[in-house]
Amino acid sequence: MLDIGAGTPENKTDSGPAFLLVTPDHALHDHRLDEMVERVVMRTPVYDIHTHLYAPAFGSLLRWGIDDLLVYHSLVAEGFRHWELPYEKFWSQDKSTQAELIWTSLFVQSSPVSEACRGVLTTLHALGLDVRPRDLPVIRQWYAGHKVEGHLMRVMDLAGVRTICMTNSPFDDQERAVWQSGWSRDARFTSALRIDPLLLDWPAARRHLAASGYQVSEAPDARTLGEVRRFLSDWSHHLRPLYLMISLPPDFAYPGDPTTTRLIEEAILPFCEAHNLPFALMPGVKRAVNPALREAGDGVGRADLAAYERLFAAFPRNKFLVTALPRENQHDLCVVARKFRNVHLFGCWWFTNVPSMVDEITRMRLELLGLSFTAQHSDAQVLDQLIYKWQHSRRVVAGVLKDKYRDLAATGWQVSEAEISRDVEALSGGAFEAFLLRRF
Ligand code: HDL
Ligand code: ZN
Repeated sequence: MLDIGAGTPENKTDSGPAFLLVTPDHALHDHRLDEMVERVVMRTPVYDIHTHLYAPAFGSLLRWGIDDLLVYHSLVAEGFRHWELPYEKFWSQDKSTQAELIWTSLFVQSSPVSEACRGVLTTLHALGLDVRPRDLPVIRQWYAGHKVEGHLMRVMDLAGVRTICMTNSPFDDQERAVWQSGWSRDARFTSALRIDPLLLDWPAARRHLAASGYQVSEAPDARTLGEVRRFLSDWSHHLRPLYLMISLPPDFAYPGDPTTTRLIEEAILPFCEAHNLPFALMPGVKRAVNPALREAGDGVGRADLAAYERLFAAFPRNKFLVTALPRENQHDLCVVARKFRNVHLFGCWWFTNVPSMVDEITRMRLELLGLSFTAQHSDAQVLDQLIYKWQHSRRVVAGVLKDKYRDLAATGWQVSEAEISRDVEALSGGAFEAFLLRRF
């Protein structure tokens, strides 16, 4: 259909109207360009490099289905904003009762406009369910007819996800049992070694390592640091991780307290460098701001990125993946990434994974970093969330890329569909995979 282009006076003919049904060349070109970008973004499979999903071999650790979707901690937090219900009264209910309470409050009695609510509906719609009746029992019945393996294939296909990176913690009893009993690896799932307690709760981590047979003492002496490296080596042997990962509080300091600093400098980073593994850092999490909300009770606080600059500068041969939780840190983080080639930014994490923030952050990163970052990760806790987290993100990223390629077109620069595919593949996990191979 021809656009009604805003004609200009010189377009006016004696007999014709002031505004003609005319499409100037550039508008046609822009339209074709937009279509190309949309097509490429929608068809390019993504590498989801940070999730809380598990291969089916991990049993109940892999959460899926409508009730798990509804009791997702974001929806629990939003639900409590509607209730006078005592926190413990909610937690004492079984999962299906909790799900019904959330469905009633956030979907039936109030329009589900929040990103987490909208996401549930995007997912159900993509699965072919009619959400208009608002009939939770019918939705449950649909899920009852499906098994996890078939659902996994369906969800990955609908979400356009080619590979899922898990978050694997040796400190999680249920998960550790699966790794120690052994499971036949599923190529769709890769692994990241999550080590938060090592730096955030060294006394507890030390007790755990000691109970697991590592000769570690409270003070980080040479033997202890060697045993921490052995712990990392043993678990890397189990997991074959793509990277090590930790989330950090707003007040994380480097150099900081002597124990944390020595664990970083003489255990974690030497191990990572020796195995060419990035250390993924996630600044700005305030854990248990409201403990009564349990997993839903974490908050955010602006991080001091100067600590990270010092870390990146002190370890130029180490690689770092970074995604920050505070909106206020996003621009600073882009500038830090411009200064350090051993830093790779990824995703719009957690509270920033909402359309307005994904747009702002992706635009900022493209303008400051070009294509040398990973646009998104899902952080999915429930398998079905892959559908909405990737549908919503693709829509926003496509919009930003259209603007950027139009900016190029305005200079006369023409991008081909193959070049757009190359660029989108980079943003969708290709740049991450290239970063994994790099050595500095
Ligand atoms: O620490 C993390 O990796 C976070 O992503 C938490 O899992 C958080 O609870 C979350 O699910 N964010 O989306
Ligand atoms: Zn996460």
